[in-house]
Amino acid sequence: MAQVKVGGMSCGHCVASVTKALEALDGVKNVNVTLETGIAEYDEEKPVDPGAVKDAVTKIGFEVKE
Ligand SMILES: [Cu+2]
Repeated sequence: MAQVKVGGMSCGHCVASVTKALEALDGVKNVNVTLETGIAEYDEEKPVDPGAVKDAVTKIGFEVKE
């Protein structure tokens, strides 16, 4: 289980957008995003480039907090 902290989410639509963006990435499965904490958890079916995860989140208007 990998996780990233996502900033900028304010409602269920944001959670759905982030979930969808992460699930679209090659190798990412079982995405679970929690609005209250901003934590997005996911399983890696194969190694996933953290940069790709960051790009996917950034592209839809949110940020990854390191
Ligand atoms: Cu929202």
